[in-house]
Amino acid sequence: MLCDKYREYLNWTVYQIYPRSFMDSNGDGVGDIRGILQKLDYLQALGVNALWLCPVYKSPNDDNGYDISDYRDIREDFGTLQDLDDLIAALHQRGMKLIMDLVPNHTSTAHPWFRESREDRDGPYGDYYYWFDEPPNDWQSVFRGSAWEFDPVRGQYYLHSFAVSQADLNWENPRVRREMADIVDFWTARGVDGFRVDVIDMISKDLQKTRGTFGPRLHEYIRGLFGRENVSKLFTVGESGVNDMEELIRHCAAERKELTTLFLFDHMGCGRADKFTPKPDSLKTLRDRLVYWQEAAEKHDLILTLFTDNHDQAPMISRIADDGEKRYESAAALAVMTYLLRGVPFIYQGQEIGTVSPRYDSIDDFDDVETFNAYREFLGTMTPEKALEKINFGSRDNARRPIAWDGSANFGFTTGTPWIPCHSRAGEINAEKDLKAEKSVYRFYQALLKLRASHEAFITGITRVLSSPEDDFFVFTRAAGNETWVAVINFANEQKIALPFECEAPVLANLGRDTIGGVYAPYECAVAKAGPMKSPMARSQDRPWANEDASLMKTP
Ligand code: TEU
Repeated sequence: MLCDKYREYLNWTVYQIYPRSFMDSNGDGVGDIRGILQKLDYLQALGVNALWLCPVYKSPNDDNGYDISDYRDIREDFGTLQDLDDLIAALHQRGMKLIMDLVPNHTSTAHPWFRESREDRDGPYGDYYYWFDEPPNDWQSVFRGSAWEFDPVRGQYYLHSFAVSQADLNWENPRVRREMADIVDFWTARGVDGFRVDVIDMISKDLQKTRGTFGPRLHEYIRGLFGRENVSKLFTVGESGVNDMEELIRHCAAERKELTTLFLFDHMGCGRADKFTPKPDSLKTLRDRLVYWQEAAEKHDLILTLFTDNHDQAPMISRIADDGEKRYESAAALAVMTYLLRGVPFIYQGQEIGTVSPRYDSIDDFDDVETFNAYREFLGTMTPEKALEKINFGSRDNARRPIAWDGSANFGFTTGTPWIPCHSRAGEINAEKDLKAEKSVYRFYQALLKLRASHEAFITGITRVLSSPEDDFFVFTRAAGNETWVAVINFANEQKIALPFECEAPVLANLGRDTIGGVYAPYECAVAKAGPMKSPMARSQDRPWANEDASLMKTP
């Protein structure tokens, strides 16, 4: 049985904001909190009821805010603490929630803790980080190069799992754990409703192992942060490399008092061999990964996050669907196959207008520490043209271009000079244009979220998958009480898709079709209510995939 607390979170639909690139209110070229306030009507009309803000804390900005120098204050170009309080109040007034980003694994080397630590190894901050005379292992930074850096001031090496200026905190030190719990309490007292927790799998490490994740005290540390009574109402979602069911249960089962849910990244490999190397793929791969986790989570009464995009990934639409001629169809198909499953939808800014990966002719058009490190490395073995091609494919900046609001100068994002060049296709893909278009991704999202919110079947209902792995389409049902809904998404060229039961006319369809069965165009999708059922739908994991019902659906 799904516990009440988790049941409530299934009503949340989260919109992820990358504040630097969302909306600039004061013309300095950087998106800010007051810019977010200006867009609350747009967001609420879309149908989301929670926002996740990527870090807005004080930071030198080497990793766009994931290098924090003060966890209790706001970086000037984002605004002030007062602005954040205003945002919390405005959201709460609208019945919306705020999720902040918490970065517990590392601080900026500009953080006072690090400065004290490097200057006085015997002082109170001496053990806040991992310091060694010689690197105890050969770990590599996620952003490339050694994860150990020699600090001439202290005369020792410190660990940085990410950029050189992001020093890993030593969680073995109880004072570090206390500091982070105090930070959680500080924001909870200010009214935030939850946290997205950066690389939660890294906070406990075994320095003898090959990788710095899932250390022996991980669960103890997570419980120490979020298992406390005063923060028990928070929604907490951890960013984690969890890839097996047992581990997911250990993190998220309600009685564990750890996290509400996790971002699983199993499906992030879709359409690429590695971050910077494309691989031919289709929506089938995404479907199979989503289905696997959907069925597993349902079996254990856990709730999942439903997402395809975030600020670290090139848009999924450009990797495994059609970001050209069939961009609208693809965006809608991706939304139906992701957000009508059971879990908490996370929509990344720009997805709702069908934003795709941009392209640039020069490395100077990028502004990301990982991108620059990778580019330098590529130049060692390939031509600048080839290196730029890889960057254009995989750079995190693919997801970080200013939101294109309209067709005016800088696409309505800023009256100044944007901190990073605007999206190369912003003239074609912007909110104003999308909202006016006959084929509007925004309006499709709006209709989808409205449908989802209006029927219990989409919230808590059981999921049953009717298509087989070899099918070039995805058919699933969601059922609760007497109500069963069916969603059909076609991945291939034109093909006929038949259903084993009667349905009403579709209430959501990207190409306006009026029957659920029949010939589907590429990326066409539809959602309809099933007619009266002889017996209630079983959970799909109770049946093998290639079951007798599914075979009924084979294209004649
Ligand atoms: O990312 C952690 C992470 O391991 C990856 O998502 C990684 O950044 C990405 O694959 C590199 O291409 C989190 C944040 O989401 C990311 O923005 C930060 O840079 C990183 O932590 C460090 O805080």
